[in-house]
Amino acid sequence: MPPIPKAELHLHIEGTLEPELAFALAARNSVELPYLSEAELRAAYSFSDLQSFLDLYYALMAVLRTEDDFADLADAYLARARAQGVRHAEIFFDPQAHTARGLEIGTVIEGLTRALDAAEERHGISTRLIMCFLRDESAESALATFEAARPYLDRIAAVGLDSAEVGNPPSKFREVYARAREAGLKCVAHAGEEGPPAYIWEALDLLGVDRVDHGVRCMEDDALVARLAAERTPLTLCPLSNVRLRVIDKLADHPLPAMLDAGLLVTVNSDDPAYFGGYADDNFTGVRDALGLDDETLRTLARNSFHASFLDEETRAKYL
Ligand code: ES4
Ligand code: ZN
Repeated sequence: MPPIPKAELHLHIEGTLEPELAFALAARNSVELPYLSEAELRAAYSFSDLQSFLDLYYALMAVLRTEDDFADLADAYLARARAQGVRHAEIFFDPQAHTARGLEIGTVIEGLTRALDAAEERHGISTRLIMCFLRDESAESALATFEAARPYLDRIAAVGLDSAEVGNPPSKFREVYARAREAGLKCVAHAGEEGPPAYIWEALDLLGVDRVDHGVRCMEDDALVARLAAERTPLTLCPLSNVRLRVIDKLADHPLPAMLDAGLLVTVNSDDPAYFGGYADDNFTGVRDALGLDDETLRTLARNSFHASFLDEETRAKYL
């Protein structure tokens, strides 16, 4: 059976950097990696929490230097995504992780959009770009990043918030989210991955997010679950990520079935697939097998992914 058609709504493009491409780009750009081989690098993909993953994720970005690098990275992801049934992808990128290394934000955006603009024809995938702010950087840095991106806002659908969650609550980024909304962008934020339910409340009430990324920890707060269900706020779950970053012990423990039962609009996504052991359909089959989900439930999850997307009504309707 071919993989079920789906939308990918939680995907960090830098998290699609496979060891093979990392070594190829390192050679192309004369960047030295502190690993001797792809196998040795892959062996480092064992994480104890979010921060232990982020350390490697940021270190490997050193190989990304040119517009071509970003275009090649995105094109490689899109080819893999299509093979896993993805028809629409809303893709995060972390501009501050690149400008901090001396790259121009335009290099990043021009490279990514070159691959994304060709994706419909090359891979049969429609795309959107979501610019994330690093929450462990300052509010001023986020504002400066937003202003640096202003010339490119026609290519950007939404803003997001990622990186080390605990100690960096959504409230820190009120001003930049207000500016983004004023500019007509949609808003999402990682909340309730490692952070408490209070961070999800803040993302809703202070940032006005249209979707919550992860949000698994909402299940600790009944009033919050009721609110998310009543407002049909989408949650972009990433099951394999949750296991690899030890948010849960094993896939069979994932609260996804309880979340569906609670009436939440949940979707299944891959987060950083090069690091977490699977792309979009690997996450679908993973939860199917571990949680015993039936075909009807898988169809609901796929339908939810289009429903929760930023596609226009008419295009979305083709998939629903
Ligand atoms: C991330 Cl899994 C996760 N959480 C927060 N920030 C991130 N950036 C890339 N992957
Ligand atoms: Zn994420």
